[in-house]
Amino acid sequence: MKISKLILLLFTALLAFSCSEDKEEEFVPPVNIQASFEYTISEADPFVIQLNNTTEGTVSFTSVWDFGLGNGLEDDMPGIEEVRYNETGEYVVKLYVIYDGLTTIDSKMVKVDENGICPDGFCGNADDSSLKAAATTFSVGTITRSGWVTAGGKHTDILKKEFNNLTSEYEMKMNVMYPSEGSYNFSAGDAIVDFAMANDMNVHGHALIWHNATPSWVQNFSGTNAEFETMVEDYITTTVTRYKGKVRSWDVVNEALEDGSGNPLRNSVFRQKMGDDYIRKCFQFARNADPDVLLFYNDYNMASSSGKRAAMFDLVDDLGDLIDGVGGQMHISYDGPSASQIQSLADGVVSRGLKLHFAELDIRANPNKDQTSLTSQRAEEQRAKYKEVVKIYNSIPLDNKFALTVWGVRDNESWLIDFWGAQDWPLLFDKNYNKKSAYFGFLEGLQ
Ligand code: 9MR
Repeated sequence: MKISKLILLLFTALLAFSCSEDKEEEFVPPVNIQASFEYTISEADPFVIQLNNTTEGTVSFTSVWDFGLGNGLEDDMPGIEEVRYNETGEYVVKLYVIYDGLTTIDSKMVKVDENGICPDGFCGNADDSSLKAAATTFSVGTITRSGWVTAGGKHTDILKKEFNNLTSEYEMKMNVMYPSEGSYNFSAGDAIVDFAMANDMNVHGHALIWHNATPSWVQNFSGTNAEFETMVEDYITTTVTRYKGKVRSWDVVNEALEDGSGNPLRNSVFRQKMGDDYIRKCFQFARNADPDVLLFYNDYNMASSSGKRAAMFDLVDDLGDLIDGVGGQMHISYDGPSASQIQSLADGVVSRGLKLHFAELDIRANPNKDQTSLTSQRAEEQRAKYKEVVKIYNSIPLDNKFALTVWGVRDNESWLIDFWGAQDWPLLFDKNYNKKSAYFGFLEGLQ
């Protein structure tokens, strides 16, 4: 009986393969059927999972399970199915859904320790887990806002428990710190830095120069080019000096490269008034103000675009000893860039003997804007991507390690939602501060 089902599956898979080869132009993908299931742990018996086949379809289809126990395939029965795992270990549960000669599969890992099935695949007490405790060789960062660190509550509890590297989401940028000529405003930055210091966290200063966070008086600067440069030197010196000994690292210049062909330098007001070597000048001003602070260049699409990556490395190579590290922003999706693209970024930084900051990590679960909720399947795919990114980072040499920073705590607070105008769930915690599968993927990447 079980062998015959296996033959049926193989036959349907072969049939689908041969049909799609012979009549490629007639093939219509069965978009309405995709195997999907969820499981919960039985309240009565912690070694039992309750499986719910959540596959939806407008036609009837056949479902069979492989419970990962080495017993072959079992018919899906109506309602919830219970399976007991008596031995500790890891089991892959698969649901095969067969329709019209095609088989789709959903699979999930079930982990069992001596206490039973591990919730969310995390063995041990999930409430006791902590990202920063698990990442023993680098800092785990996130962003915050001054209003949040002073308000207390769950946000600050999570910051303290999970993270040890703090970045201001927008309050340590030039438009906030230097809103009008001769008049600095460090109140928000100070609140974040004070909070971090009181809680044994590093601060990553972000970002001294960014074309997108430049106050209008600087954009429309009325003085000479020499006066502009003196003003920038004063701003960088004042800011870096204020936070000397408190801020471990600064993004000196952020996103200086164009995305277009050849990735030239953006024609920002800084470039226009200080020349093509404005980046070197800004790094020098920062270095003069604090010889010990770590100086970074930070930019996006460093993994996905080999051209932009090459332009970034040219820029970095020109800076020589003035630069300590590269921030590769990780605004990525569950389906890309690939592990090898991410690895290429890491390899390039490591080969230069620089520190690598996997900065601004968030992983879009809805890049095609076609999801109305985070399905369990997509959550698992996102979890796998988090695991992949962390694993790559954790595998670089110790000397190149610095920090991995997640760009936000809760899904609903992510900048991506407004930016793309679509729902998404890109972070490690849901809107109720619950740890998501992605969180456990992060931990798995450290194993
Ligand atoms: O997430 C940040 C958003 O809240 C701010 O309004 C915005 C402008 O300050 O900056 C966002 O963060 C950006 C980061 O500083 C640089 N890389 C791109 C990030 C998303 O825009």
